[in-house]
Amino acid sequence: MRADARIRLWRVICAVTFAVALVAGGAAQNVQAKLITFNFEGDVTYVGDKLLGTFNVGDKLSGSYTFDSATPDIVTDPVFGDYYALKALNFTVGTYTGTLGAGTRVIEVVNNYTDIISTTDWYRVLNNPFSGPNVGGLPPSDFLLYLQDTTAAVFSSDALPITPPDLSLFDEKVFDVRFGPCDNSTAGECNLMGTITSLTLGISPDTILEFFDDSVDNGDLSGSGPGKSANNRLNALRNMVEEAGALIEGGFIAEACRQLMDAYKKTDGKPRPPDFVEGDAAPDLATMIQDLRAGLGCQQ
Ligand SMILES: [Ca+2]
Ligand SMILES: [Ca+2]
Repeated sequence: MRADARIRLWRVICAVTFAVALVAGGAAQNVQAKLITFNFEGDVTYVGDKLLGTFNVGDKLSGSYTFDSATPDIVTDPVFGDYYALKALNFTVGTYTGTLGAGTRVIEVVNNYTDIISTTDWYRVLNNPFSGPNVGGLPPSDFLLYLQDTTAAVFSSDALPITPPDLSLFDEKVFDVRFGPCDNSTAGECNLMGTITSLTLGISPDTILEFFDDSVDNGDLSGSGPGKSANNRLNALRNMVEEAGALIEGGFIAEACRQLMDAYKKTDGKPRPPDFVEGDAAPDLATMIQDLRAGLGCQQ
C-alpha cells in the first residue's frame, strides 16, 4: 500500500515539477516566503555495527532545520502533504555533524492515512543524502525524523505545521541516520536510530526581523551614530538580516553565516567595528543572531 502511494507520489512530483517550472518563468508567487526553524533533541538507542566507535548508544542528538512555510504542497491528494521546503539542516551526534545535502529535502505531513489495519497521522522530515563526513568508508545517506500518531488525532489536514507539533501526541517519535549504500545482507548495520525527546521553535531570520521591528516600535532599539547616519545604520543592519534570509532561501548557508557574523559584530556592544544599533534590545538582538548562526551550523 505504501509502495503504491510512493509510486503515485513520484508520478505527481514529475508532473508538478514541470508545472512549477512553467509558473516560475511567469508570475511571481503570491504567498510570502517565511523561514521557520525547529530545534530538536534525541537519544541514540541503536547503532549499526559499521558505525560503532563514531556513534554509541546513549549519544545525544541535537540539531535544527529551517523551512519555508510558503512552500506549496505538491500532492493534490488531501491525505498527503509533501513540501520540498527544507532550507537548512544541522545535526550533531557525539562528535559527528551533518548538514543539509543535495537531493530530497522534504517535509511530509500525512492526515488520516488508512490501510486495512488502522488510520494514522505522521510527520516526516527527510534529507537524502545529507551532507557530512563518511563513517567507516560509507558516505551519508538519509537523515530522517519521523513522528507517528496511530490515533490519527494530531493533524486535521495535510497543512504544513508552522509551530512544532506536540511530541506528547505521538506514539512513535524516532530519528534514523543512514550511511551507505548498504547491501541487503548487511542492511540495518549502517544506520543509527533513536528517540526524539524535544521539538521546539528555534530562531529564524524572520523571527529576528519581527523582534527587530517590535523593538524599534517600542523604543528599545534605535540606530547608532551621528545625525542621519543613525537611521541609515539601523536600516542597514535590518537589511543584513533580511539578506541572510534570502541567502538561506537560496541555499547559500556559508554566505548566510558570514553575513550574520557581520551583522552580529554591529550589535555586539564592542567598539570595533562600530555598532549600528543601540538600546535595551541590542544585546538580545546579538544573542538571537548567534542562536541563528548556531542553528545553521555556522563555524566559529
Ligand atoms: Ca495534499
Ligand atoms: Ca488526523
